[in-house]
Amino acid sequence: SQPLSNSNLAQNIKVEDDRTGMSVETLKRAFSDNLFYVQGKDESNATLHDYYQALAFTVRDRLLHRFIKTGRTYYEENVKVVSYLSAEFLMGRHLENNLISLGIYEKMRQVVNESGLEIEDLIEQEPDPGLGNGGLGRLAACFLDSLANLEMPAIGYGIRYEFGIFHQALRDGWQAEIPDNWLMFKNPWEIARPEDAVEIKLGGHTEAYRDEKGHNRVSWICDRKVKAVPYDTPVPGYRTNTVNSLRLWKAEASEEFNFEAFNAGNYDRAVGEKMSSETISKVLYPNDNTPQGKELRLAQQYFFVSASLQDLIHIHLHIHPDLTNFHDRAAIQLNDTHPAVAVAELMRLFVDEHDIDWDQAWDITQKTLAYTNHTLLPEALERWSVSLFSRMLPRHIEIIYEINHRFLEDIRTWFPDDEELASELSIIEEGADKKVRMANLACVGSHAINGVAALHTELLQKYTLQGFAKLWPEKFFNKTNGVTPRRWVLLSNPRLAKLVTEKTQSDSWLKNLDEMRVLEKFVDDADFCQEWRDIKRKNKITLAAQIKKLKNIDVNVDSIFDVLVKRIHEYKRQHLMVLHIITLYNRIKANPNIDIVPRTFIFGGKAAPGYFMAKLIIKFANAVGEVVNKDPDVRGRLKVVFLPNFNVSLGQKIYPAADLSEQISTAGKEASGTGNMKFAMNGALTIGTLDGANIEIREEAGAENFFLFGLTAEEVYAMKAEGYDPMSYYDSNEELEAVINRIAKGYFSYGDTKLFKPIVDSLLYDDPYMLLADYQAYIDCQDRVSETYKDKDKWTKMSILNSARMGKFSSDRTIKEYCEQIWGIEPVKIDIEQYSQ
Ligand code: GPQ
Repeated sequence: SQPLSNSNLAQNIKVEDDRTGMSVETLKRAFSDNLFYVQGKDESNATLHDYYQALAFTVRDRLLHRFIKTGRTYYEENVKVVSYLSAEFLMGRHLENNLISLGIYEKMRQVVNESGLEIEDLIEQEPDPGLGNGGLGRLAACFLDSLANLEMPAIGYGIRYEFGIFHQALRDGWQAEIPDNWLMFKNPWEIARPEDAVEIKLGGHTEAYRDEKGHNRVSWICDRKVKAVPYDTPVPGYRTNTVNSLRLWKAEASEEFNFEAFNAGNYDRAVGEKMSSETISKVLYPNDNTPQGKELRLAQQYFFVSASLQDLIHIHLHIHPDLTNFHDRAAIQLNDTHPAVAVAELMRLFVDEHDIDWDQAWDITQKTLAYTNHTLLPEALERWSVSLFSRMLPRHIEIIYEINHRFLEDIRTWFPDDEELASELSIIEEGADKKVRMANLACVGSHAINGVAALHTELLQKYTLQGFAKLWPEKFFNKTNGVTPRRWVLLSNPRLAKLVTEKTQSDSWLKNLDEMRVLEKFVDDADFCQEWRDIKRKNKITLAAQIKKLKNIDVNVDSIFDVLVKRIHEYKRQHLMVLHIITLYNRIKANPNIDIVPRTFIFGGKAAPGYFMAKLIIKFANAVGEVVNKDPDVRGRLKVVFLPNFNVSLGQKIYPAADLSEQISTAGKEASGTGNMKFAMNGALTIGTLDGANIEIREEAGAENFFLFGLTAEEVYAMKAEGYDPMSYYDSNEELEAVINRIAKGYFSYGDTKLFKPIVDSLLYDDPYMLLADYQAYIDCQDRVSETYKDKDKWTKMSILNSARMGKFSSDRTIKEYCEQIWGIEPVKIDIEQYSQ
């Protein structure tokens, strides 16, 4: 809908208005005003949560004029905008981030203190919005932060799941899943825009017809309509006027259809339809790196893609007479294949709804779309059964067949005798149960295809997408991932941030992380090194308190905090870390007086509820921990902690307290990793394989500041090709044999030899992720870690150099590359007249 007038409402808001003013006095007034008028409470009956809400609304008000002005500027200046389409956005808590972006954190602390409260306690009241599973969703959030920070015109588009990733509890060492009802209290950060709702069709059939111009056209007669209602969340840049939008769609019943049933006296049906419509945005599928072939998941994908593309087309047509220049004003990034149906939907909208001829529509579609791949695991590539797809999206399957037909014709012209190539590249996988290969659809429909770390992109071109890479080498790009230093250093490690700001005499390192390099010159400064160690120790004390609170375990803050936090997956090899724990335990049992460097092993991460082995690995880590933690022979030298419900806000507490970052995936399996970057920025040393971004982290930090072990990706492939025999490692390695035997004999399961048999059998008879092949190298490397830790000065120096050299892994660098090389997006200044602080 059109704005009422061009009277520049936002600019008429006075800066010292109660709702925009940044002085302590104004903030105080606004805080108590919001408590009273929004929460309907006063000091006599307000809960901590009420105060949180009042504070959140106070902050939100101060974002809004920038938010409105940002949107208006993009519209009026007719700039090209990038849309980041993602089924997941793991934003983390907003309040603290928004406070620091606006630069009013310290003032607000004062305001809150004057009410007798601590601002940290209010910040903790915010539910962590868990609209994602892991790295892929968190990457989307880091990208939005960097886009706003760099003043790039951008929108995030996704789904407003009513239930985000489940809350993980640990019961008797097993994962239990609890629904995440994050919208139970109102969400102060979102603004509903029901006036921008769009209709989404589903099911039915298609009919060919001839239009008044005599053109052959197709219309889609659906059997269901759902309404998509957008909710916008402001995404501010750090100390800029840019406030971009994250637009998430909620599914609601379409009134049209309800009324029909309602008028026919069929109240039940009307209500039933309302419920089934709302199901679409009800819950996030809790899978990471494994697709779920469920009908509702496809409906979710189509739902948010169609809503977002319709929205973009509406916006475009407000300014332009037609869609022929759409690609000059919109770049659309597909975050993995989850939104890949956009290829077919954009074609449908252009051809069926806007009467553009096929060839031109195809040209615009390809110029607009770009695709990021996030995995090399073949089983993780999405393939939808053609029969399911056709039932839900009858017009799209026709369009996909037409795209595929034209594409394969080209292939056969270019490579006349290569039917193998044609069947490899085909969007449709032939066979008894035909499939739509979403990665192929995304590749064919995009002008750019990228991997997320150098090795990953190389392997994509060599294996996973080799046919496409041969066909279109110019379409392939590497865009090594990054993380935002605002959340992952400033917010999570304020002590470190303060030190860096002091030493660099400015906070500009937060906008240009390469400036952290100046810390290199302090590595031989004893005072600085002491300060560095003090900060790490304080962070460890803070985490130790959290461990005590969550698990009632006492840990030694002078031990090595050895941390593995990420989704639980066999390829990530959490169980390899458990084998190391058992190895050390065996050494102690054999010789209780052995000289051993104390360690605290910290695990965190969720398993997909349907992933049996992942859930068993959680139980395994906990079971080993239970034995080790209470064995008097250990004398507290080893402690094992599995922190429940690892999420963004818990991550913010964990990364800054780590000494050792475990990045131990089988080489060639982890596309990039981003936790590895967060750890290193915060001064943890990495023990890792030559996988994903580890390789580049090691390059930047210097090989001498990285604990490398294990097979290379090429060695993994070669060994598999030769016929890998895990049993031979067991047979020839006494320490390994003793470890496996202890597990197999039921030592960690009260004598039950069945409980961990699936793990033992998998390792001995199959070992698809080659833990046994890497075992000895890992143990040797861990022994080097312990030796190094004894030399405090050396460790500190290595730690400083790791932090100092992580500039490359700021998502600002990543986003600049996307903007320049893939999207064609440039910064736009947002001019807030009268803006002051
Ligand atoms: N990733 Cl395919 C996910 O978090 N979920 C997924 O479904 C897929 C990938 C991760 C990937 O495993 C990491 O290596 C990457 O660092 C991350 O995406 C972001 O690119």
